[in-house]
Amino acid sequence: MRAFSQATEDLARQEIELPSWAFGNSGTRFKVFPQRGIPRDPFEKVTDAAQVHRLTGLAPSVALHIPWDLVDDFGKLGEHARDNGVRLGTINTNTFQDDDYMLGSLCHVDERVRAKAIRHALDCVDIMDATGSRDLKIWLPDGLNYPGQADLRDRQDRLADALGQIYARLAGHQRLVLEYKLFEPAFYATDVPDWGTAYVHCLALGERAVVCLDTGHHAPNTNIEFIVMQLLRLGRLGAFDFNSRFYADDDLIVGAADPFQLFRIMTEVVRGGGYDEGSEVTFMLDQCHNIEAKIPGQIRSVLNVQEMTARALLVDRAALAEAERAGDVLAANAVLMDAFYTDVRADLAAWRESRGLPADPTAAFRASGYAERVAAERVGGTQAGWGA
Ligand code: AOS
Ligand code: ZN
Ligand code: ZN
Repeated sequence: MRAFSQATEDLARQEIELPSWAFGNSGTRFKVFPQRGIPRDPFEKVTDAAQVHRLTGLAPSVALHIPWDLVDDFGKLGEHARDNGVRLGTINTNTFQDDDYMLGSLCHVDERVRAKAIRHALDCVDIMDATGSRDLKIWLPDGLNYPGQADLRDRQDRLADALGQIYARLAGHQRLVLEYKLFEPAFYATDVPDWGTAYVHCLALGERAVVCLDTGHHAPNTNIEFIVMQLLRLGRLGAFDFNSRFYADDDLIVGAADPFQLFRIMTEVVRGGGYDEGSEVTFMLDQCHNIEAKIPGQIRSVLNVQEMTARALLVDRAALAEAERAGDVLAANAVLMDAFYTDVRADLAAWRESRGLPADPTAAFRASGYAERVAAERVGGTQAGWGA
């Protein structure tokens, strides 16, 4: 196995993007349990996200969601981010919270609704121009609840056309990142249900169209690392939405449900060049913290990704290749398992300290008094929810 010291240089360039919506109140359709000190606007969300970066050094950018994070002056929001040591990242579209979108958005049969959804995406590109963001992330709620409800094939054609119009608006350095999801909110058929469908649309659009893999969006037991391998091989893995799930799209803390799966995913990322210097793969969290505290939840999440990245970097690739060539099944498997079972937490804590970061970011956050301070300060106004 490689020594931890051989991985530190690679670990130093790790960046994990935080979702602004993780800092707002969230819950299920049964109940949202409000917490104290929740941000009241996008500026306060960015301030909270910056705490995670300040204590871990891992999260220098914040993804925005439009219209939840709509502000009058995105230049000012970007400046606020910079003042807090972070930057604005991916812009996420939202075509799921408007009555017009009950039967779909970019795939809708009604040209008026489809044009509205396209307009929204184009407005998001205007925002990207203002924030300097590279990525437009499109996740669609489009789909059918009942067979026969709409024409599956026509919807693909409308989707291709709409994506083409949006893609044409992008500047040279910008990317369209298309996210797939097996089901929900539609329960019979989703218009972008899997990586293959996302890939087919990206291929038709052009090089700057790439796929977003949300780890919570697959059928149970799907081999996600295989998808990672394939998309990297095809040059179309654009981004991750990290989270974990026990059942469906739970949006629980990444690495909480199945740390071994996260290790296998990161192993394929490293193997496929997705973690190489200059790689354009974005590692983003897409999570909600329904019952736990938000900032500590995000700290735990980025540390989980870091720990599994470190373990993936410990894999002795030469030994693995040799065992694979020799057909030594058990030896090859042991090479991976040795890395997976290595507890890197103490090494990472020491490494953090050597870089002027707290050994224990969660304890440092608790000791900082930040949570109590914002709970006292953020009393007027409306606290942000999963949404605005
Ligand atoms: C929805 O299930 C997706 O994961 C999207 O990434 C969505 O935009 C995100 O959950 C925030 O709404
Ligand atoms: Zn997602
Ligand atoms: Zn999701």
